[in-house]
Amino acid sequence: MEKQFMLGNEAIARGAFEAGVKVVAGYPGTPATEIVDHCAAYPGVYAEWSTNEKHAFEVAGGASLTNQRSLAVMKHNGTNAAADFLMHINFTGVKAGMVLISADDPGGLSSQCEEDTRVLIHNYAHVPVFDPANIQEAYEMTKAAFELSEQTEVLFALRPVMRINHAGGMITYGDKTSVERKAEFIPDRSRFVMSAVVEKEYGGELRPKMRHRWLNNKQNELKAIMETSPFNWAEEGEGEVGFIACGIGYAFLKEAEQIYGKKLPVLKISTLPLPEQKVLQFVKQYKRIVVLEEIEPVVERLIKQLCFENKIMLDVLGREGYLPAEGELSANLVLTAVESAVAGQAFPNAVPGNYIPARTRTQCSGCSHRGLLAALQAVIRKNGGIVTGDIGCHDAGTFEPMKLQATIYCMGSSIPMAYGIKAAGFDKPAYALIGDSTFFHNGLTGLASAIANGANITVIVAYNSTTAMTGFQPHPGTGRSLTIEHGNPIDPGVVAEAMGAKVYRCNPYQVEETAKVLAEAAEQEGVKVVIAEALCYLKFGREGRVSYISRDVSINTEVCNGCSLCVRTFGCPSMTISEGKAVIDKSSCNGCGVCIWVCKRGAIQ
Ligand SMILES: Cc1ncc(C[n+]2csc(CCOP(=O)(O)OP(=O)(O)O)c2C)c(N)n1
Ligand code: SF4
Ligand code: SF4
Ligand code: SF4
Repeated sequence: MEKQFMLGNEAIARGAFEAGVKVVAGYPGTPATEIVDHCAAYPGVYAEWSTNEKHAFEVAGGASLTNQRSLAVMKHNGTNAAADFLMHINFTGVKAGMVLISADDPGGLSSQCEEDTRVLIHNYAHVPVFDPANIQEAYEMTKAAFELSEQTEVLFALRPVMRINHAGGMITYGDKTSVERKAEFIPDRSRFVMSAVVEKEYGGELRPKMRHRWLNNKQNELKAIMETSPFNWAEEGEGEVGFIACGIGYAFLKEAEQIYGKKLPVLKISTLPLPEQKVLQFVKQYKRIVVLEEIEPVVERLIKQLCFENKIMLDVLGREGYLPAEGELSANLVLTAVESAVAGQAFPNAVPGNYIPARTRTQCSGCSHRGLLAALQAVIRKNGGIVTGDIGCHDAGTFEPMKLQATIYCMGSSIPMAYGIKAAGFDKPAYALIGDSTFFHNGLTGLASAIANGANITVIVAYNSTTAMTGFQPHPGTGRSLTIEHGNPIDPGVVAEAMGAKVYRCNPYQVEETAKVLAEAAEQEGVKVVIAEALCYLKFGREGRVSYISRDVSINTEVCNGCSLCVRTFGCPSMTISEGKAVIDKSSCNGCGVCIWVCKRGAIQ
């Protein structure tokens, strides 16, 4: 056993390595991203960034059926994108141990939406879930999940939350325990061919029903495992209220307990299915229990159902009608829950949550997206139109000062939403603005749909040669994978052209030309794709590669009249107004020159 300071994602990767993971596939997304990077650094592990989470899940599935342990890594939105495969591999089961990491972001600190993927993974797909309370447990659960998955032939999931993935601490870890095994695929069509065929051996039942029954029957085996799981335990304490703390809820309860000053009776549960006997034994001692979990009342409802079935009368207080139904838990919130429940009072309406400083979303100084957004803004101001947005660094264009994109939903939705708006009769041009990684993630099929349905839209692909927002991961348009430089980028423009779109190209640092191209494209009928190609400044600038000719940009104070248009409409962080004149902060300005175009008085030179 050794000790080392690790981040949560590093600890999860360590657990996977020790368990003998062979194939790791993921798609970047906070808070899960670094797990894949850390796995890639271990010897003998194949790790990749797939084009989207469904494909990552499928790659891992293929490896498991070939008798090699595998890991699929994604954030909660990704689990939604992968739900189709989830609802098949749950029924087939797996061969070698296979684990899905689905990282949730309670509070939506770094996501478009807040959700609890335990609902999808466990309530819906009936897959067992481990919910770690700290990073040591995340490491241990990852190892255990591989063993149990292989033992039961069921996919296992680990659902860490942001405060686990990104937390750091001392981890006690060990050596790689699993042995090398032969890669072999032994066909078993009654499992691995999911199809509506008749199963003679099962009395002529259709296979989907037979596999559903297999999964349902597995639940008893899984429940028995969770009954003796080292991740669930009861603690004695004072008082007449019992606390059931799940995952990170347990960590918050321990903090709250210290402030409260008394040892509370606690049942820690970090698994789904529930250890039902343990729960019954615990709840029978109390007239009131409080369930602490992130985010939905998953455990709470299961406990209510269990109590009902066992004719146990008690108050079960949790996210359903007691604690806030939305947002992150915190030590403060949990302390309030403890105090109110013990006093027999309702949970107070206003509890100070975690303080989150107000942030303005913007791009880096010198980002190519700003030139693109400025050009698009100018075209729309002149000719009218609507912009449907997508996720990525460019989505900052939807906020002050540009307020350009009218919609942001999930990855790839910009294109179908744009032509849906047109299909509804919108009579001005519709633009779909999408990043290059997102284009390959889920944009391609939307584009095919637009072309196949004779849409009239302009798709703008912000081709900055990286997945910038999540930390510069490669994608099919970059010519490299997670581990190798293969020099074979798929050019989104070539793909779009082959699909039948009319393709235009521009460099977004050349704002005037970009605006012309956008206006011209919008005038044409059909599906037009504008490839706005310029390297991400933050990633490639460090390597000395930029897509503009750098210049020393300054304000001619004789000409500047302080109208502040450059700051109010453009928003480069290097520009401010001081003493009635525009000012450029030379220490952060990188001389991209885009702002020169913004000042119509010619004061920026
Ligand atoms: C389904 C899903 N997976 C992952 C993410 C995390 N995420 C947000 S934006 C983004 C991609 C950004 O890359 P790109 O489209 O190239 O735009 P850029 O940031 O480079 O401008 C990702 C992976 C997400 N929001 N949803
Ligand atoms: S990381 Fe790159 S794409 Fe993102 S805002 Fe900065 S320069 Fe722009
Ligand atoms: S630089 Fe131009 S746009 Fe900016 S405040 Fe001066 S005159 Fe106005
Ligand atoms: S040149 Fe202008 S737009 Fe570019 S970084 Fe400097 S201030 Fe910002």
